[in-house]
Amino acid sequence: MIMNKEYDFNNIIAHFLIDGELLGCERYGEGHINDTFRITVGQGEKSVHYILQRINHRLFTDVDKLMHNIGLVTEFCRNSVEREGGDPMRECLNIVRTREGKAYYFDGSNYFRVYVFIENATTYQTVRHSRDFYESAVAFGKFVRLLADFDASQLYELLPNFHNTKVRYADFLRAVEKDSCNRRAEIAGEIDWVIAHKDLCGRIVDKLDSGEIPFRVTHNDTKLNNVMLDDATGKGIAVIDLDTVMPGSLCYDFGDSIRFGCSSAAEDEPDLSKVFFRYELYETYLRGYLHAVGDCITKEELENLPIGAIVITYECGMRFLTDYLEGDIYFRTTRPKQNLDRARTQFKLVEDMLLVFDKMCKTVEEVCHVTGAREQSILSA
Ligand code: ADP
Ligand code: GN1
Ligand code: MG
Repeated sequence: MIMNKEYDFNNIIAHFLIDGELLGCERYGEGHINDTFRITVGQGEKSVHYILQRINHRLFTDVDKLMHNIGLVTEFCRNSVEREGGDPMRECLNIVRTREGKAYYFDGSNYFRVYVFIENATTYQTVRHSRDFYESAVAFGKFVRLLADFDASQLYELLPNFHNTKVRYADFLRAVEKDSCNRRAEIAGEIDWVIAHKDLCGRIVDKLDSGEIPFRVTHNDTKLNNVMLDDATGKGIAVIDLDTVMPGSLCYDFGDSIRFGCSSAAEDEPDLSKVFFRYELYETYLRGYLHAVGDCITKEELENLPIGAIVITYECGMRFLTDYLEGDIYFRTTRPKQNLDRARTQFKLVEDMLLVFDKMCKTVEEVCHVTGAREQSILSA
C-alpha cells in the first residue's frame, strides 16, 4: 500500500479512471500553491505517469467552480490544438476524471485532481538561457492564440479583483492605516514611494472599464515555472497551472512574465545593487510573444504592453508590502523581512522600467515590424 503521513494514495487513485497497479508516488515540482505528486502506474509491461494534486482549498474555497473554469479552458485549448494540427495530449493540460465523471475527488477533508503527465518536458525556476525565455514567450503567446475566441464571461472570477490595481491600492492604504504589526514607521520610505506612484493604478484598469482594452481569458500567473519546455527540442509546449484562469487583461499576463523573467536577481534578493531590469530579455520575450500571438492582439493591447509590465510589477510590490504590514499572512515566507525584500526588488524594477519606458514602447513597434504582429494597425496608428 502506498501512503505518506497524510494521504492514502491507493484509495485516492482508485477513484479516478486509471487502470493498473499503483507502483509509486513522489512529491514533484516546486509549486507554492498545491501539493503536487507524480504517480506511477503499471499497465502491463509499461509504466505510466500522472500528476496528482491536492488542491489548495484554503485559497480556492469553491473547488467546483475552480474545476469548472479549468475544464472549459482545457477543452477549448484541446480543440484549438487539434485544429492547428498539434498534439492535444502534450500541448495542453488534460484532466483525468473520476469514475463518477467528476473533475476532482473529495475524500472528506481534501480535494484531489489528476492530470495526464506531460513526458520529457521540464519547468524552470529561472532564466538559464535567453532561448528558454523566448520559448516561454512563444508558449504564452500561443496560449493567447488558442483561446482568442474563448468567451471569458463563462468563467467564474474565483479571486475577485485579483489584478485590479486600484483595489490593491485601497487594500494597501487600509493596511497602512491599521498598522496591525507596528511596522509602518520602519517602512515609511517604501509607503511614500507607493503613494507617490499611485497614478499607475488606473493605467490598465481604467481602459478595461471603458472597453478600450478587452477582457479575455487570462492566466494570471505567467511565470517561467508555469511553462513546460520540451527536453529534446527546448521548445515551449504547454502552459500549465490553470488555477487562476479568469477574465482579465492580456497586458497583465504579458507584464507578469516580464516582471519575473527580466529581473537580474531573485524576487526576494536583499541586496538591491544586484537587482536591475534586463532590457535584452524584455526584447527577447517580446519577439517570442508577438511572433506567437500573430494578429490575435488588438492595437490598444499592443500599445499597453510596456505599461502593463510596469503596473503589474508595482502591484506585486504593493501586495508584498501590504502582506509585510499585515504580518506575512498571505505569501509563504521562510525568513523575516522576506516580503519587505520582495517589495523592494519590485519597486527597483519599476524605477528601472520607468527610466526606459519610451524605449520599451519603441521596441514594441520595432518587433511588430519583424514579426508582422498587427503590423497594419501599428503602422496606421
Ligand atoms: P502550483 O500551483 O503549486 O505552482 P503547478 O500546477 O504549477 O502547481 O505544478 C507544480 C509543478 O508540477 C510544475 O511546476 C511542473 O513541474 C509539474 N507539473 C504540473 N502539471 C504537470 C503535467 N501535466 N505534466 C508534467 N508535470 C507537471
Ligand atoms: C503567487 O504561488 P505563486 O508563486 O505561483 C501569487 C501571484 C504572485 C506571485 C509572486 C494566487 O504565485 O499572484 O505574482 O506569488 N499567486 C496568488 O511571486 O496569489
Ligand atoms: Mg506553478
